[in-house]
Amino acid sequence: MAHRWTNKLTHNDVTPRTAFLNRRQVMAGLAGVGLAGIVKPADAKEGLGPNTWEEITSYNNYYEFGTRKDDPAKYAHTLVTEPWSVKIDGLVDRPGEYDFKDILSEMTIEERIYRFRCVEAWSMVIPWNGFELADLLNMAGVQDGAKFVAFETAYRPDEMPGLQYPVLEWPYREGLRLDEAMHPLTLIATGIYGKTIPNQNGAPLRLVVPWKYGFKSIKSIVRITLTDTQPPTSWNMAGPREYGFYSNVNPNVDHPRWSQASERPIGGGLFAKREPTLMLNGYEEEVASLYEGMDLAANY
Ligand SMILES: Nc1nc2c(c(=O)[nH]1)N[C@H]1C(S)=C(S)[C@@H](COP(=O)(O)O)O[C@H]1N2
Ligand SMILES: [Mo]
Repeated sequence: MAHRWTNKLTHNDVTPRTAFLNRRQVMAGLAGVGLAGIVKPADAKEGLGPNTWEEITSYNNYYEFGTRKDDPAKYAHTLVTEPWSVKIDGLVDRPGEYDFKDILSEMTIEERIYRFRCVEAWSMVIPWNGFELADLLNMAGVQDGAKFVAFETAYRPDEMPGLQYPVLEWPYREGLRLDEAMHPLTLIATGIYGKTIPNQNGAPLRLVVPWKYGFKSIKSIVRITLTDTQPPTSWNMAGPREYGFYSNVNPNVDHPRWSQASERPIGGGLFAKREPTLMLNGYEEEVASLYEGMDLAANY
């Protein structure tokens, strides 16, 4: 990619402090450091403020710890995230088991304030800290024949009580087309609000693909495989008609059981107004070219 994506959703309250922390994170080679001050969510210019730390870390989907929204915050502390390594294999020049700390020492941590839209039609705005997935893939050296990237979450029955229920095909699996994976918007998040990402949000590293439904953003990654064929994905296997491989946010393509035309912003209170869902979750300008000539209703 020639250009780096620049953030439209920066604001005075978050940016200076986290920029400072990011420099320290890079120097220390750490995912996060303690944040002394309280970061106030507000975005006067955009009329769109990030959700609070409390909202982002207490209303979660992480089925390995249960299917209720408050299960991950209650139970994910049992996941041991240190030490952590990520196996990178398949069509790469330098396959191997990469230690998470070694990965971090090679990456530049930045802040990205992204919209986040779950397929269930709720949404948040989240100030992530992380690095571009492309930088990690380039570190491993993507080979010519690679066309897709497959991801796997840790499978640890002793640490993940939800794995005893066959809700999905475990381990949780996701995938992207290589060009989607290499897009500068595609992030590996290691922090939120300048702090180490909490377990319930996918520690120590999780994918964030802001123009796709939230389930594509796989948590607690242990394996990344470059392949020449479209990989099987857990939600697609569970409901192929309901959850497509692409799962791009699209207000014009409804879920078979509910409308995707609008969404419920988390934090607006019980009677909060629904908001219209934006094409590609508001990132049309950046990513629409990836899908030129494709029928987005057929390729849902
Ligand atoms: N391993 C794993 N990753 C996952 C999930 C999950 O259950 N397991 N849930 C997905 C769904 S449906 C959503 S909406 C987001 C939620 O991310 P958040 O809890 O950080 O907001 O994580 C995604 N990644
Ligand atoms: Mo979701």
